[in-house]
Amino acid sequence: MAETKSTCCYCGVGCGVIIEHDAGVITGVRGDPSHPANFGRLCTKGSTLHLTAAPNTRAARALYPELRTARTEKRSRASWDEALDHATARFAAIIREHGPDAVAFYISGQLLTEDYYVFNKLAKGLIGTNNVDTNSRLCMSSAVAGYKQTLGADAPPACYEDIDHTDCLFISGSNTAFAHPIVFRRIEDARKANPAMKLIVVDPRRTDTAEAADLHLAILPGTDIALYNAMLHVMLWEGWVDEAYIAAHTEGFDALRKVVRAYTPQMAAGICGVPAADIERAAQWFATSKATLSMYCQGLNQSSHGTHNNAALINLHLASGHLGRPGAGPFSLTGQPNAMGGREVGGLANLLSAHRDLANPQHRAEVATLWGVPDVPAAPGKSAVELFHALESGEIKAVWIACTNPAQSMPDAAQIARALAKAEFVVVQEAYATTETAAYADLLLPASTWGEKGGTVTNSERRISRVRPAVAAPGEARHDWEITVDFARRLGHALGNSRTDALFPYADEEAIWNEHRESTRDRDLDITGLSYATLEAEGPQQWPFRSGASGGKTRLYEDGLFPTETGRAKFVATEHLPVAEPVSAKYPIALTTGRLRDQWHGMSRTGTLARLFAHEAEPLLHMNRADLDRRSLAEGDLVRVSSRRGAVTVKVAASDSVRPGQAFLPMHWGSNSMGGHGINALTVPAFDPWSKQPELKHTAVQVEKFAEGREIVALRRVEPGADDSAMVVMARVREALHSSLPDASYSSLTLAGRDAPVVVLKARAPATGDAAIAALDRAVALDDAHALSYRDARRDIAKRALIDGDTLSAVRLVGETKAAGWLQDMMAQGTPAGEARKWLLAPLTQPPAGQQQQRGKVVCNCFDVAERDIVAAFASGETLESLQARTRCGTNCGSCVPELKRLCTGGQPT
Ligand SMILES: Nc1nc2c(c(=O)[nH]1)N[C@H]1C(S)=C(S)[C@@H](COP(=O)(O)OP(=O)(O)OC[C@H]3O[C@@H](n4cnc5c(=O)[nH]c(N)nc54)[C@H](O)[C@@H]3O)O[C@H]1N2
Ligand SMILES: Nc1nc2c(c(=O)[nH]1)N[C@H]1C(S)=C(S)[C@@H](COP(=O)(O)OP(=O)(O)OC[C@H]3O[C@@H](n4cnc5c(=O)[nH]c(N)nc54)[C@H](O)[C@@H]3O)O[C@H]1N2
Ligand code: SF4
Ligand SMILES: [Mo]
Repeated sequence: MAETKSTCCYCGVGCGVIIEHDAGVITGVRGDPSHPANFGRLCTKGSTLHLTAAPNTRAARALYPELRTARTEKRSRASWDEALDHATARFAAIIREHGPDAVAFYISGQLLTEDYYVFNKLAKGLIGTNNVDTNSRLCMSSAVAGYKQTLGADAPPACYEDIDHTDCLFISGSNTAFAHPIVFRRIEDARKANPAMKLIVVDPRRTDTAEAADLHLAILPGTDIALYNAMLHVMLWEGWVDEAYIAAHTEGFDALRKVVRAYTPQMAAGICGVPAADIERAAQWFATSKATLSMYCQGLNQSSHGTHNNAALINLHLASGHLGRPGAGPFSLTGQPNAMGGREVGGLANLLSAHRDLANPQHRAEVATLWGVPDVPAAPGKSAVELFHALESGEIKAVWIACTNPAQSMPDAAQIARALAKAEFVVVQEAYATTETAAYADLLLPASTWGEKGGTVTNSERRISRVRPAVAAPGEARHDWEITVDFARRLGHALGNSRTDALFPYADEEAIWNEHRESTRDRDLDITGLSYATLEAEGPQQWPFRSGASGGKTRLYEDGLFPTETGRAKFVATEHLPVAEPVSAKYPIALTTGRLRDQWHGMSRTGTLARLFAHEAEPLLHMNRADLDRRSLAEGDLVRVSSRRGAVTVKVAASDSVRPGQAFLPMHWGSNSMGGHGINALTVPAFDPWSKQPELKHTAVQVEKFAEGREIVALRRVEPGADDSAMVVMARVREALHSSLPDASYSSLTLAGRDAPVVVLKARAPATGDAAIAALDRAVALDDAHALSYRDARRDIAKRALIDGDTLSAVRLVGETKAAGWLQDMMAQGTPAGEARKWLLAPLTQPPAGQQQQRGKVVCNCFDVAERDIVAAFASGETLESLQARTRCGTNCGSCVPELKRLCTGGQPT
């Protein structure tokens, strides 16, 4: 057995991992005790990385290039040479005929810095287009613009250690407990060490993060600016601002002072829907603590005024002098593992290498000199939303998509689908063949992924860590930078560029990184003192790390000098504005979207592992009980959720976490897991004027009861080590659903169970003919002579079940599905069928006597502890400590601790 140090490929916390591997197979993963982000800890997602890399998930991977030369054809396998020559010919022809801006690249904050760098150089340096944008546009671009407008550079000034030094932690628009769990563990530790520390959480929802707060401001969605302006109003009124800091280190305060005069706590209370006294208390804690640290994420960024959401919060730090000291500062939490690295290499349509601006002629000249090209194009490229609109209009004809799944993750998913269908040529460079976007690829290029590839990433606190390969990539998959460089060389030659080989000379990722390093010389993120060798010898390092320095900088702006023309930070006079699409009589519910604890975005990786569905098993609309009652809805009923752009059908869950008039949908479910265009069928493409980040957090919707169609359930248990893995069965079921029940009005395709996963399809369809039923049966291997069958033609009910040995292995129910819950549990647990065999096809909501009751949601994924058992334990008077001693729940990764605490104090199960 061998071990390789690397970095977790999920969130921007950037935890260090140690990969255990044996004979080319990843066998385990554990937290790296020496990594300064996590000191050995991992969350539910990080600690299951090895399971998502197991050989039985390989069926989901892209293994060799696949090409189709006519839209009507299916893709077929091609060699790398055929694939890249074809791509070269298509791109060269389009560029020659329509100019460089007729092609575009849409890439990802999950690429490594080296991958990112070469994509940027390919577009801006070789082809001559700035049409290279990334999913960071959906994620961090408002944070970038917010920092630049105020502090002058895109640099988070704080670090994780500041959590230990702060007296007031102000979390806004971030569900840290779910989305940055290891940061949340550090917050729990800091509060234990300093019980006087105040935690304020601003979030319209009562998340597990909000639940932990000393003060939760459940503001109405989209009203942050009114809140922060009112907090500043209070600080001014009470004399809590730091006039000396303002005078010495900032400019523009007078204009802001004038603006906030109108934002009395009473006025803001009216806009935000929270008590004025809470606003006053928040202002007091924020301003008068010794050191205030704020942490924020998509609740601020994903807004049509995201830049000013950020700026308004940073204003508070500048006004109260909470910046540039231990425990103080505005700390934007990065979403993806390398959104920071992407920003560093200028991988956005308006940026250039090393935090340079495309709009700045001197910056363009510097980059041209660095690259040895005559110039880099001046016209800004198209940002994500604009890019896909241009693809639909035909202005952009070919798009190269890498390491992101826009058909699932972009707003207004129907528009994205139209754009991808209309494009002349779509290349998808992907690790998994199962994504929604891969379905549109004319050319699918298999990429290596976590555990297989090497390079660097930068986390939220500006810390650069090595990513290292432990095993070889499967099939013919290649590293992203290699694919890009190979294509760049071919394209350069095809376009007759004699400098092609000099532009792309790299032998390995280190050579790329060294060139990137040189581009940072004398910039704010200068890393000229760092090398792969230093990272090897001394571990992860923060930037800047200047030539000759002994280390990186822990925190920025300690001297009060800012990277602006005047050296002063700038206040921005921000005003409250309504969301792009306010609720109306026709669309009365304010919908927001966000993360689940155990899933990652479109689920290409987390969706291969059954246990990661155990916390929330299917697409659910979380809505307040009052709104359910008003619509005569019961928990678990199907609802049609519609917006101005589209609709989805999902089950509804009663939730205390949202107020009446609001609702929440997890962002993870795409057309693969729920049919239609997935949840982004609903969302708004409107974007912020500066950051161009779309308003994914605010959509006005209608919610109506939905009861059409016949109910369908199909279940298949997959034994460990079975020939066909769960991924194969899932693909088969999806295919049967799409081909035989194309008019299904609702569907949910997920996994359940743990070691023997159960593929779970739930659907509704208007008509379910014999052929469709037979197709479903084949997909779950129920076309077996030994299967039990039941048919009631008059009531249109048809059921079938198969027992293998004494284990229920497959079930299909049409027309009546009352027993689906306990049948699924029986399969997932492998409970012997025994006497229950007689009841398998009966309309029983509860399992027959002697069978286990339904288990429901699993709270602790590490030790497989169900909510039902936790609630029962607390109800019987057991303490959290004794429950933990008995079941070990929450004692490994700790991701479920906030939820355990909530349940322990009598909080509602969700
Ligand atoms: N488990 C998990 N973790 C992840 C990811 C994942 O897919 N799964 N993805 C990673 C990525 S790329 C990102 S960007 C981060 C995102 O991390 P977060 O931003 O923390 O996660 P979200 O759930 O998208 O949104 C955060 C909160 O914003 C709140 N919110 C909505 N509207 C408003 C508003 O108007 N004002 C305020 N103040 N709050 C509002 C929502 O209710 C939600 O609780 O997570 C990262 N971590
Ligand atoms: N409604 C709604 N929509 C949202 C959000 C929201 O809050 N609400 N959040 C937005 C945010 S913040 C983000 S960051 C985006 C994320 O949206 P996406 O970027 O679409 O999310 P992922 O599913 O992580 O896509 C990454 C893809 O890269 C593939 N991949 C993994 N490793 C590699 C590799 O090494 N190389 C290559 N080439 N491919 C690889 C994965 O299989 C996966 O398909 O979603 C956005 N969309
Ligand atoms: S907090 Fe979890 S998902 Fe994020 S980097 Fe750490 S282990 Fe990975
Ligand atoms: Mo993100």
